[in-house]
Amino acid sequence: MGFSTIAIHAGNEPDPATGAVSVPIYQTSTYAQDGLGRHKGFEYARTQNPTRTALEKNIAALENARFGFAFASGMAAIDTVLKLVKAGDHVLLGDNTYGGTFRLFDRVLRNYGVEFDLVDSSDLSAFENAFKPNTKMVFVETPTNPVMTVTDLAAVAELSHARGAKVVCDNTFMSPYFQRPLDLGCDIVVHSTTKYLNGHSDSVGGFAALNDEKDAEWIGFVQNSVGAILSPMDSFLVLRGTKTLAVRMEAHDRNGRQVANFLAEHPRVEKVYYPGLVSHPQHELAKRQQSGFGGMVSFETGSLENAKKVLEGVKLCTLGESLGGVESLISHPATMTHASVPEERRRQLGITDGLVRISVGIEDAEDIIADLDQALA
Ligand code: P1T
Repeated sequence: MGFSTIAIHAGNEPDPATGAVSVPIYQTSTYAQDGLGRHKGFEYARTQNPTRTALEKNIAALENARFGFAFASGMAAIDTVLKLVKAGDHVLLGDNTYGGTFRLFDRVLRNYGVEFDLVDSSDLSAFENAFKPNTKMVFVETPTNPVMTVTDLAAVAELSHARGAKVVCDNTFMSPYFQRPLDLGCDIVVHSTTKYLNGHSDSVGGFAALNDEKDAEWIGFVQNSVGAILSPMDSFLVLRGTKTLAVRMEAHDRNGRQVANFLAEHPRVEKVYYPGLVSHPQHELAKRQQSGFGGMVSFETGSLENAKKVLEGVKLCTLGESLGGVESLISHPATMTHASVPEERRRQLGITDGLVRISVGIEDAEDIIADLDQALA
């Protein structure tokens, strides 16, 4: 079956009680049991909820995974997946990830004895040399937030598996419509469903999808034990979002390419980060690994002063954190999403004070471009 058919039908069975075509929001904390140990498969809503189960089946199918788990946020999904490692284990973390992911390793997991090193996973020889005897997991984003560096997932998976490490890929920027990390050899894929999967900037959530039964058992156990579950209302919203994922991603991609081309030609823009541009150092890899380039574009304005003028000068684009919604959002990574990354590291990665990130929405491209043009002027 094609992607859109799966998006619309996987998990979306008519409601067994009423025949409702749209999966109902089962807003309940518990379920009546028929007798001691006799129930309909639902005991308590942290453990099971039919709306969440429908979404878990849906996104698992989109990622071509056997198992899927929905969480209260992208960070909750990532934290739960990281409970596959133990004190004394070592993790290789991509050197450019969402700032919150870095912060989780740096400020939280460190306290529990999880060792980690940052590595440029787009440089395969540096990546290979970074392994330690106790490396149990590799965690990468591709393309990265916000400088859009692309990692060769098949190569990273092969190198990691040969050294006994599992590979986790944060697929938030591409969504399963443009990239399916499990098909490329990764072990676990995570998402902030807050972004493209929900797509309408009205829900915070996260997801983990995988094929390994033993790891899935543990992740399900931790999901229930810790309880950072996605609510029924949010599960409904994301389930509604994924039905239009294909058409939205096509529109984000179309607009993303146009905005990137416009910025690349603009005299006030020093550099554009977008894997769809032929000038992107990993354009060929992105073309091979992804089936589109999406709507995330970052660009260098040269200084904080210039960035501020653009960020405060836009009228249609909204200044704000987050991405992946139908509306264009513009942000300043150095002080917003990546403020928890030390300044020196930010500079090395290209997250300068002049860097602006835009999540290109699905408005008419000429309106987005006209807005950026007047703000740059
Ligand atoms: O915000 P939350 O749903 O917890 O997701 C965290 C997260 C995980 N992975 C990636 C790639 C992300 O971009 C995010 C969140 N990012 C933003 C809020 C942002 O504006 O970049």
